[in-house]
Amino acid sequence: MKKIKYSEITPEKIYNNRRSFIKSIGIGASSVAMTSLTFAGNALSEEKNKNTSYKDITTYNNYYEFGTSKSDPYINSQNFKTKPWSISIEGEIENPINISMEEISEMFVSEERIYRLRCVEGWSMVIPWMGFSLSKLLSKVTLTSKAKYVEFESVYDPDQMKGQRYPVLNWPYKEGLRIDEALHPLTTVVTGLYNKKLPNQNGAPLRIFVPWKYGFKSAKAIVKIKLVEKMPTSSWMWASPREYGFYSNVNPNVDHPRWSQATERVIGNDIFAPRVKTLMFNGYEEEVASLYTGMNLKRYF
Ligand SMILES: Nc1nc2c(c(=O)[nH]1)N[C@H]1C(S)=C(S)[C@@H](COP(=O)(O)O)O[C@H]1N2
Ligand SMILES: [Mo]
Repeated sequence: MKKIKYSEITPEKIYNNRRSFIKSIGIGASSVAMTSLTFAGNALSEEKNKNTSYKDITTYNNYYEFGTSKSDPYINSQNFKTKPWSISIEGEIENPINISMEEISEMFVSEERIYRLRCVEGWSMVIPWMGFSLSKLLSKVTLTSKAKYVEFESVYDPDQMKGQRYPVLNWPYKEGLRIDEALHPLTTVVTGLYNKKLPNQNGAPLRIFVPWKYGFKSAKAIVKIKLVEKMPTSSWMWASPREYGFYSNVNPNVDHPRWSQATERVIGNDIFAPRVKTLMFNGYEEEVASLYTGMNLKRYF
């Protein structure tokens, strides 16, 4: 059995640092508050902030259920069955529900949300997602007073996902957020990208996207959302607690124990193009910094 070592997961070498701003434009946002929120921190339009190509977004992926190399998810996920699909919402709520994809697309309007994905490995992409705020989905359930955290669970199906036949992570893939992070309007339920339905390799039929956190916080192919009282242990915390904390906010001032997080390589750029500076909270500081007032972000990494 192949067990990959975490020391094999390394970022590309750091060349240089130059950088710019973040493009976060929400089109068709349903409220004024949302519109100003998605337009905030939008000061850019340089080359490196242009949308990553559809090809790069859909062929350079991390999705260990389908293999650990970047090309594996595209190659191995094409026949993955995403129908029928439903999500259960359970735990510390008055009214557990199970909601099908059909119901989800009827109940929630997906809008375009162009957000940067910053992987903990040191690369980034700008992706025109389609989706809606997780808070809208969570408004369908009544939280109990013990609902302090949200745990996301990805699908477990080793027959279809050959990566799950190896103990690379403690399957199923799990992630979590504090309840206020989960209810923040930037926290998105993703249903598509580039105005098309979500490709399997990007987490079809439904994945989470949290723009100010490292990419691994954004679980793909989710089947369960569980409200819990205690901080959940995510798959990456379980794999290497020293390297991957619960919060995992993008923070250029807090290095990964084995590499700097100060810069990133923009996918799609020439390989000799300079790296760009990573921004605090991935460029969404204005929107989310208040969630962490008074917290020591080196300790709560
Ligand atoms: N279920 C699941 N979700 C996952 C992963 C995974 O291996 N399994 N990889 C994470 C990581 S490390 C990143 S960077 C992003 C990549 O998303 P993308 O392939 O859509 O760009 O998905 C995240 N979500
Ligand atoms: Mo990642």
